[in-house]
Amino acid sequence: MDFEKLESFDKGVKIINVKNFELYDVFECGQCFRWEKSESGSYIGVAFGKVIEVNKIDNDLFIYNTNEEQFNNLWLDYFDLNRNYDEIKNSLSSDPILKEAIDFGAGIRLLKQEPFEMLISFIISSNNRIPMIRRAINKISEKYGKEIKYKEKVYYGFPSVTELSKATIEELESCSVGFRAKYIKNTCEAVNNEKGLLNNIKSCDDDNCHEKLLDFMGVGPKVADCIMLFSMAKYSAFPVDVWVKRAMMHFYVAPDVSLKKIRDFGRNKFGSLSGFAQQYLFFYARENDIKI
Ligand code: 8HG
Repeated sequence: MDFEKLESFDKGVKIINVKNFELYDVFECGQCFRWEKSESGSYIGVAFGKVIEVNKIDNDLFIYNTNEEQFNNLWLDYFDLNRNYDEIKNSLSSDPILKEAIDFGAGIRLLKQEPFEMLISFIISSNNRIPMIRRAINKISEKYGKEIKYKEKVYYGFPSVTELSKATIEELESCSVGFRAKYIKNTCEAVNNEKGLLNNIKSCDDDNCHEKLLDFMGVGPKVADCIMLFSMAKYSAFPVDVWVKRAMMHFYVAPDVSLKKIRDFGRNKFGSLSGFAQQYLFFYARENDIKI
């Protein structure tokens, strides 16, 4: 567990002496698209149809617009606060190269997000840039998700599969998803047609989970790895995008190796902690704009 104790107050909960949690690292490391920094320096985000605000003051984490019961049922797991990240970091730091990336992103934690939202979000991510991905997801949520008010502002939950299935390909195109509109439509149909499909995929072992995600239209190995890592707690996933490729070529492997070879190399090297290693590397490479 990465905190000492929990206290409630009128507006939310206070998590005392939190470890391995920095707002910037958690929310800007590439794993999520629906968290925005507010003027006060806190982050406001939408998840599970709710809006919460998170701030860190000294060593304490404040979560606003929630209560103790909801924290225990939802946010404790979402923020992965039951995991001891010192163990992960110590184990991965035996590799001096990785230690540099871990020290840089020391406050990263992997969020446990919703499978359907990650499936659609990472279909949108293929051949796309993060600001554009965020824009498309926001448009989809505004159009098909439920309204949520917080502090006089309106936010929108990510739509359920039932809600998103109402969208036509043309309507999806108007949400800036481009050629991915037909993939989203087809994927919504697949999820809608088989009750419990995403739960069943989540309950598979890592390799089968990866295989089954590849059946969705618009999901290749990299996108499948992101979905399973960010919403299914499959930590042997090693998504190789351009930044992870650059980091791996910079640090470990010869140039011009295929994405598949880099993925295999990473998974062999980092084993059941591959997904964590990947996140430290992705954040390090992107923030430092590393070249090969
Ligand atoms: O956290 C991420 N890891 C990896 N490997 N790739 C990611 C993450 N987040 C994210 O958006 N991507 C993809 O990287 C989406 C997009 O294709 C590209 C942007 O640099």
